[in-house]
Amino acid sequence: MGEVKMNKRKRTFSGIQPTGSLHIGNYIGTIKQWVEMQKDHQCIYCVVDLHAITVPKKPEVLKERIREVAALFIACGVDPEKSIIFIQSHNPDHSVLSWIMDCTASMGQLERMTQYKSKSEKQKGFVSVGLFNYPALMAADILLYQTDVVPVGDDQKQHVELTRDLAQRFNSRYGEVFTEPEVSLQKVGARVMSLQDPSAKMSKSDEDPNGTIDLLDSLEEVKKKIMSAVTDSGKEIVFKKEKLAISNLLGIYSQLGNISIEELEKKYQGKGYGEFKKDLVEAVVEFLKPIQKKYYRIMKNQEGLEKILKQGGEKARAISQKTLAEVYKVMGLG
Ligand code: AQP
Repeated sequence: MGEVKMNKRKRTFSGIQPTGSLHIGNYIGTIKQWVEMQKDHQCIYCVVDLHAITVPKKPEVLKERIREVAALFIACGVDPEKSIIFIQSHNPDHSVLSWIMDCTASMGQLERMTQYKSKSEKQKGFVSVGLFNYPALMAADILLYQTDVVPVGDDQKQHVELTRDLAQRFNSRYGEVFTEPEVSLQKVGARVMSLQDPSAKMSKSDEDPNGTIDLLDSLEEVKKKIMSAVTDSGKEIVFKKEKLAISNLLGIYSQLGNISIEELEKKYQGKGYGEFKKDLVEAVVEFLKPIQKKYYRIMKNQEGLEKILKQGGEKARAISQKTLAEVYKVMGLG
């Protein structure tokens, strides 16, 4: 194994792209797990800006989004004293190992990735090689840190499974260098769905703004979006497959209000969608208020934020360099 971990805590790595405003799906599927894992894991969380350029971005917008996303990590409860928070492009080791992963993955493996298929279909005329290689870069991100657990939303599960396959292939070719990571998914909310189309994932790039609730939405916007969310036929407020829309809203309520699905079903037995939605608005607003307050405070102190990100990058690199040195050695590079 490339690096001997100094303590027995499991190591967590995960990242989010600065491709748009973070929404409650990103929080429930991913950041909520990150915050909880800080109790007993060694945590490394990353703003994956290199992933964000698989589709061209305006430079000034990208730079701003990176800071926005990092500030939101902290506002949601990721503690820079406990966790490493950094920007992917601050650590060049990601790009180096990514090339090595490109040479470890087969074309067939990458062609099977469902995210590539759906995202490339949406690109008009130009599909970058980067969009195709995205999972190889993600594998590099994870393997560089000898990660044990990767907390992500359900849509990223296939990429973590590919990462395991690549680690296995590399280890069987060159010797045991990489830890094989496990995926960690939420039991409820691993895939939060659009409020307007409960068969589609809530997504930063959704063209219908009413489908997503952003962490920085005004409280009036939250109200408007929830009250106009689509519902299912019938009146029952229960969590089941046939009731996609209500199950999605129940999942959001449960995760943001910290109340179990069973309790919610009991609470709303015999009650209508109107009352349920009104209470959901309140739960979401109460959840967002302190996050937004903290976020604006962090964004006022840009110097402090830059310091956290710079130090995070240095700590991250101190770990990844050990892995990369081992990779070079076993491969005969240099
Ligand atoms: N709807 C969701 N429900 C639960 N988890 C979700 N995640 C994303 N959408 C949901 C999880 O959030 C993390 C951040 O993902 P990302 O920024 O790397 O990109 P993504 O998965 O492609 O997320 P988006 O929001 O849909 O962005 P765009 O529109 O840019 O593609 C991941 O852990 C993801 O699983």
